[in-house]
Amino acid sequence: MRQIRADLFCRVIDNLGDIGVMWRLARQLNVEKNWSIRLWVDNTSALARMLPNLDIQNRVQDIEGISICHWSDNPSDLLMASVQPNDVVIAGFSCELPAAFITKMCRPTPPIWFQLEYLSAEPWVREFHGRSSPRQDGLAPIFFFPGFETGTGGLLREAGLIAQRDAWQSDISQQLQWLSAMGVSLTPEQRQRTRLVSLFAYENAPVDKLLGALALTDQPAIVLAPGNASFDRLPKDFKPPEHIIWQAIPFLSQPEYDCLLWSMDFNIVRGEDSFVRAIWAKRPFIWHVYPQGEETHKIKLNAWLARTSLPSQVQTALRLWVTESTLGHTAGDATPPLAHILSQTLTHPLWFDWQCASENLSQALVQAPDLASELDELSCQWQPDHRSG
Ligand code: TRH
Repeated sequence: MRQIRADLFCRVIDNLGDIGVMWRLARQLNVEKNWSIRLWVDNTSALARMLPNLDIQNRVQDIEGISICHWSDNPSDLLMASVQPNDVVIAGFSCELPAAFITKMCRPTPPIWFQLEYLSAEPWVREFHGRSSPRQDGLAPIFFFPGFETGTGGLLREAGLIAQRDAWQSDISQQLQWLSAMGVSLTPEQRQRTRLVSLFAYENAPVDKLLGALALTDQPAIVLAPGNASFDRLPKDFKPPEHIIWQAIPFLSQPEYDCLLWSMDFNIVRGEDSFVRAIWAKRPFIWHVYPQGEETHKIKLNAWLARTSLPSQVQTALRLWVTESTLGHTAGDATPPLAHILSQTLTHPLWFDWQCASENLSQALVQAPDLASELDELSCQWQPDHRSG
């Protein structure tokens, strides 16, 4: 079996999601599909947060089987000039490829060019997934849309992930040991009584409302905020009752971040990648969707909610979270305040319904093909000799 060689391009717009997705994809294609990968990143510092052994001074380096290349915008960059495009080219989040690289792609057998798009649960995604768009230079990029249903590109999910999660979630002592290394020491009895919450959200998150809701439930809670300077300490002026503990923890590796999500009762996630990981964690979560112009993020949130069986009060709480993050106040006088609604959803029987719906959501999606397998499959369809040659 011949190996597929690929160039993956990642332009870091902001934060960590762009490179988070591309690094995860690169690793999975390499480990599970035996692809040989060159990952071009314009901002290696973002990747260095996830890979502390990455040397950002170094233009090319091999880490965990991936050749990581610093992508310079300089049109006469010698590194870019010295390479030939591989068999498959993936433009992460449909970033614009370097003009000189595109010119080299115009060869008798051009590479397969995927435009990997943003994730959305909107129904039109299925119609556009897999379509190609012929260009004047003869190249025809294929639009690859991640998604939640058959006929889309699916979601990133490593082959052993669900088995790993199940093993982790059924082993309380392993979780307690790991949490203790994070500075959270709990006996099994304390763990039973305590609600563990992870918080990875944008700076404008209505954290005071979250804490207010937790306080209203009377259950002891520990909120763990990984690697975010804005959440190093509690919001100003908030004096939590004794049963709510706030704890900042370091930024974790991607696999450890999974362990965090799997160990919690309730997760707050954001962007695209942590959102998908929260689905796989099978626990209730709030999605602090990445804010976009023209309220696009609300359309995305609603499209996803429409695919879930989350109780309507939970859906209201999730919408309110996003509205309050954007506007900084409640949606309107007629709407009960977020802290109040959220505290109801965190209390039996709604909490139980939320837990069941989260399990079902995860379970239903596990049946669908994963994104890396779909990409591999499509690549092999277009160039079948890669499988047999
Ligand atoms: O960081 P994000 O907000 O990223 C983005 C970008 O802003 C991007 O421009 C936008 O298009 C996209 O969201 C939708 O959130 P996200 O996507 O959840 O990425 C976070 C990554 O960081 C993810 O790969 C998980 C990882 N991570 C860790 O590895 N360790 C940690 O401790 C934490 C908290 C996250």
